[in-house]
Amino acid sequence: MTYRFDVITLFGDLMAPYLTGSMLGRAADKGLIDVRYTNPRDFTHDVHRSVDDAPFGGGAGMVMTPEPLAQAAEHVRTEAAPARVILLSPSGRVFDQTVAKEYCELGSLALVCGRYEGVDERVSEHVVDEELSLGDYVLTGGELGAMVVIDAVSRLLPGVLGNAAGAQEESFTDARLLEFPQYTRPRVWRGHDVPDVLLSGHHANIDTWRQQQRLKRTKDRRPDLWARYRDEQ
Ligand code: 4G3
Repeated sequence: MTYRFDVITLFGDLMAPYLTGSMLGRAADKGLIDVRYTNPRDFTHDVHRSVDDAPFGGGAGMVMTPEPLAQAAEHVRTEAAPARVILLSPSGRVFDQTVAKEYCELGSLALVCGRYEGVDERVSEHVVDEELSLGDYVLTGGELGAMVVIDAVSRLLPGVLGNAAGAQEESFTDARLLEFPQYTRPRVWRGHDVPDVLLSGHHANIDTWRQQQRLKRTKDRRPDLWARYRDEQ
């Protein structure tokens, strides 16, 4: 019933303020989610508490050394038994709404955040279950990705959003298509009107218009999504 997230990060102090504020903080207060942090530095045993080292083969920057991350992950597996342990990495499977729904069903997740120029490859091979990418760009660390995953998964849980059924009522919200455009008051804003059909009160016409908008916008703006949608139809 409580979805548990464990984040393995050097920077839990930076993540906590965002995740305890706003919607996700309310979800935590209601017992719908529980986010815990484990610091790999707490699993170092040298005087300098080192979590990184120079890359074998040379090159710029530092690489996260595997043992503190492995011990942190072992600690989390023992304490929380997460359904899956995920490394945020630009080389991973790309996160999307389908993956968010898949994770939503798991009930728990551990998210491993690397920093520096990367993470020793043996973490990917022997410590985590999966590598996940938020998209084709490089960040200074996996923490923002972990927060994106926590947000996208949490909002699918029943009770986190306003509606008790949760955002899972995806018969209207086919994740393969872009959303239809939304409007609110005022009806005329700086001379720009709201589409008449939305004011008609004719719900069948509104549903048809919205579906047409979704198809057109996807075709026009996201040929990649459009091709996949047509393949799957
Ligand atoms: C290299 C994830 C860099 C390896 C992490 C972690 C982008 C993403 C890092 C690694 C990241 C992403 C940290 N940058 N696109 N930086 O999801 O495991």
